[in-house]
Amino acid sequence: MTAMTRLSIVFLLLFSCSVALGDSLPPPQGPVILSISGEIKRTNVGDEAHFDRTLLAELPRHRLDTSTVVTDGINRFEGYLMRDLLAQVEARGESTVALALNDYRVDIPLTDFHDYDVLLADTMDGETLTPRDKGPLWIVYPRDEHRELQDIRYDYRWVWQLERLEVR
Ligand SMILES: Nc1nc2c(c(=O)[nH]1)N[C@H]1C(S)=C(S)[C@@H](COP(=O)(O)O)O[C@H]1N2
Ligand SMILES: [Mo]
Repeated sequence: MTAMTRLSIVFLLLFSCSVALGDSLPPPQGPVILSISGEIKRTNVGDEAHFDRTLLAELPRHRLDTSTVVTDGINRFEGYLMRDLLAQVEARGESTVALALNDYRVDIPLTDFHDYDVLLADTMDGETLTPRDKGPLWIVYPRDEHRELQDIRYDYRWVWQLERLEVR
């Protein structure tokens, strides 16, 4: 092995280590629909994580059919699991404040997302959620699958028009 080859290998190793450890999220290219701040390790804009639709789409998609307290019958929601989203930014806190476009805010314990398949929904019945209609993102709990979720304490946490999470 030539000195040059050896040197290239060393650089290659250093480079792949820094990629593995550097651990920042790619920057958003399109409109940002969700920002996460606070106790997170992976960021892409200052000390926050900003997601456009493409960055969110790196997470596995999930579907949830459930009734809600604000619609009739059963709706089909699609989106991402809140626990996958929080794992993606390496959230470390106890709870998250969820803030909406209409200035609504509520504190949600992070344990909810481990105990239940809580969805960050971006579509309902196949239609993309828009800000006129509870979008662009709506936190949706699997209320039909768990009796204890059919409670006002959880109804508060179904934040529609979600735009920001502050992990604490
Ligand atoms: N963005 C946003 N999400 C929200 C609210 C709100 O005012 N704004 N109200 C919460 C409350 S108090 C409940 S009970 C449920 C249903 O609220 P609604 O009946 O006012 O639609 O949504 C929750 N999510
Ligand atoms: Mo409410």
